[in-house]
Amino acid sequence: MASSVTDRVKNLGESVVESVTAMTENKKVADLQRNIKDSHSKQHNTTDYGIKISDLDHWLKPVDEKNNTIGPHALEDQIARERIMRFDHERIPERVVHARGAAAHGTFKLYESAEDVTSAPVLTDTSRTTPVFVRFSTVQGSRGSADSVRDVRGFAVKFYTDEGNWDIVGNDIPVFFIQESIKFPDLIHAVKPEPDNEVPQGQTAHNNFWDFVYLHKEATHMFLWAMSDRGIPRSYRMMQGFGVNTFCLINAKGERHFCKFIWTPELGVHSLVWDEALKLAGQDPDFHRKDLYEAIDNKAYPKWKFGLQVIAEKDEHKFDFDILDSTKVWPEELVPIRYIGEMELNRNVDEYFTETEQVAFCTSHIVPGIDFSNDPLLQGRNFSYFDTQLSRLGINWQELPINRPVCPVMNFNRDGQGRHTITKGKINYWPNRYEANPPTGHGGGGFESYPSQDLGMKQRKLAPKWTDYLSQAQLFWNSMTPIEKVHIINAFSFELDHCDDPIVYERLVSRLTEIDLSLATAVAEKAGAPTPTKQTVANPGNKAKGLSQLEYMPETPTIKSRRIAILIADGYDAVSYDAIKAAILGQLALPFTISTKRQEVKASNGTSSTKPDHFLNGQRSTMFDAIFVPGGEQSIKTLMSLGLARFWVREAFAHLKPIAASGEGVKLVDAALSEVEGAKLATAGSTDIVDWYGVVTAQKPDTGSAVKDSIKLVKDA
Ligand code: HDE
Repeated sequence: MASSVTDRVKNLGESVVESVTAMTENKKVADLQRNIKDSHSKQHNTTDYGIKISDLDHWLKPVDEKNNTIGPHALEDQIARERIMRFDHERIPERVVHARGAAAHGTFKLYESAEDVTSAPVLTDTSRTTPVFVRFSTVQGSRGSADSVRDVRGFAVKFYTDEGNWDIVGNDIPVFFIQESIKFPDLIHAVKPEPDNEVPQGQTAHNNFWDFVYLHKEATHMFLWAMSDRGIPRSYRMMQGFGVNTFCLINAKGERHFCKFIWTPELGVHSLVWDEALKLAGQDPDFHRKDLYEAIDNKAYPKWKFGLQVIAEKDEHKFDFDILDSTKVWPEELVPIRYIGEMELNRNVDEYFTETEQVAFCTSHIVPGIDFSNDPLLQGRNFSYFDTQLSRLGINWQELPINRPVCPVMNFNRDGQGRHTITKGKINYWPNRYEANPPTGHGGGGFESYPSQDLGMKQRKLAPKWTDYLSQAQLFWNSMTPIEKVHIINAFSFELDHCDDPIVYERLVSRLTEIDLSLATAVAEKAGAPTPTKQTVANPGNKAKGLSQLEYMPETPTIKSRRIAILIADGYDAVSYDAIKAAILGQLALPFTISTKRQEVKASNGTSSTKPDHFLNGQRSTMFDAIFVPGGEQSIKTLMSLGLARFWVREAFAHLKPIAASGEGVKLVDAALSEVEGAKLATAGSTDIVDWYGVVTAQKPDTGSAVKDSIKLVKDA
């Protein structure tokens, strides 16, 4: 799919040339070349111990060709045995959470030095290009689950800096369900498929999850986010990323600031609608994985701005909430985001397993100039990530090509399963008589922990400020636009409808009365809980900036990398078809021709023809961002006679997608939408461009203006 479009995307402008140059300078990409083999080479097949193999199809065995009989397998066949044994052990344990993911290589560039707050060169040296590897994921489902489910998305970034690897292991939602890491096993047991029947896959829509989050009031803020449109992103490329935890930055003067990390996408934040998400889970379970690969393959490289929120050490206790509490955002009105850099993903992986599956992130991997705070969630995570890699990848996981740093590594960690490095010499300890491999000493550029005074009684509890669980949940709800609120109500209704234990959905509705009575009432009706009558905790109506995703539209409207379907059949109008295709490619978007068949389709002029990318039942409207229907009497007559073609248009309309048509194409749109209540199009015979609920039609055969307007609509959508 992707490559057919690649062949046709030309003239991509200077930004692409720049990116290609950046790629060849990418130290990590260069480093990986040491391990790359080309499976397309003509080299003979060998065993792992290097002998060439003469036959790959038969196990050694007695064969009597005269009597047409064969005997049992010879155990002697070391080649067959090696192949089967290697295959038997191909799988490794999947990640205990975030098992399903997709990843890509890229670069990070700083455009403003943050030297006032940190001494880390990756955040101060604007002349550097730092290689990155980014893995996006869902949390709940297994490795083979669907991409479009309602879930939190992982957003893990590994920076290969000259001072060592730095990982920001974040999510697309800025807060978390729990305050203390000790609760993580319970949270994950509750959200994962239930233990008796392993149901459901990839969703929070079940009794155990809603039971647990009700019993953990601190989860309220995060589950509102998860029920919002952020839980069903249109693309990994259209999500924000948040480090969630509070880190520290240490500057050259040794001063400390508290800090949160934020990624904001150039393409804006966009989501699917729930009906699309549900359908895509069946129609194209790899939708997000393919979307990322396709965009990069077509050189529509996704980009994110990188931002910091910073609080000086002296201001740590100035806020109503504890700034180490990961169930809270730092409202932008109080702590503005300072954008200082940009990340671009510009290279797909060569092999999924060795890169995307074997990459291992650790929150504990930070570089000098960055430090941990006492955020209790972070403290626990710092133990968990390294530990989990041991069962997935073994003790030498940091030697795997995707994980090894691009700067020199030298230490006295030795041996263990799967060790690759061969370290010469007599010395494997410090101090040693040769003074080999010494530490830098303090002030010598090595990692220094910030000297902080941490006092208090040793006890199993948090401080009193940590017990406000609802203010920011209310703040989030209050900050949503009306349409986002409707989506949240629908999401809760769906989820609780999947809970069959009344105590679960009834109690959850009672929790919602602590947020907003109208929300609770609307959900109660659909979920089957008694209608609540009063707001149980006062909601002062506060709002904050940056919570509604509608605030994150692209700075310059763009349809770059959007997938646009062009519906045609035999007898299509070649002028209008060629015009829209050229216009789409001109905007670096991806045109896909959809027809009644995948064989050659002929145009009405008798000379032109085209080979469609897909036939109507091979792909569905859910997989595209917009639809264009060119004219051509015969083409439209055929499409109008097909229920599926009319359904394509109607379904796209229901999913609020821009639809444009020219010439006779208008008739198909008209016919498809005539059955839709409330849909009313241009009056018959009108020759004007009509812009109505995202539908543009032009009845003039000259499609120039329709094309222009439809592109504009896709940008605005
Ligand atoms: Fe994770 N988390 N997590 N998590 N997490 C893992 O590490 C854990 C948390 C996140 O693409 C595991 O390598 C604990 C918050 C991402 O490889 C594991 C706690 C955030 C990924 C683990 C948290 C995340 C993971 C499983 C509570 C957002 C995928 C596999 C204290 C900031 C990384 C692995 C990838 C993966 C533990 C909470 C994000 C078990 C104990 C908060 C994006 O170590």
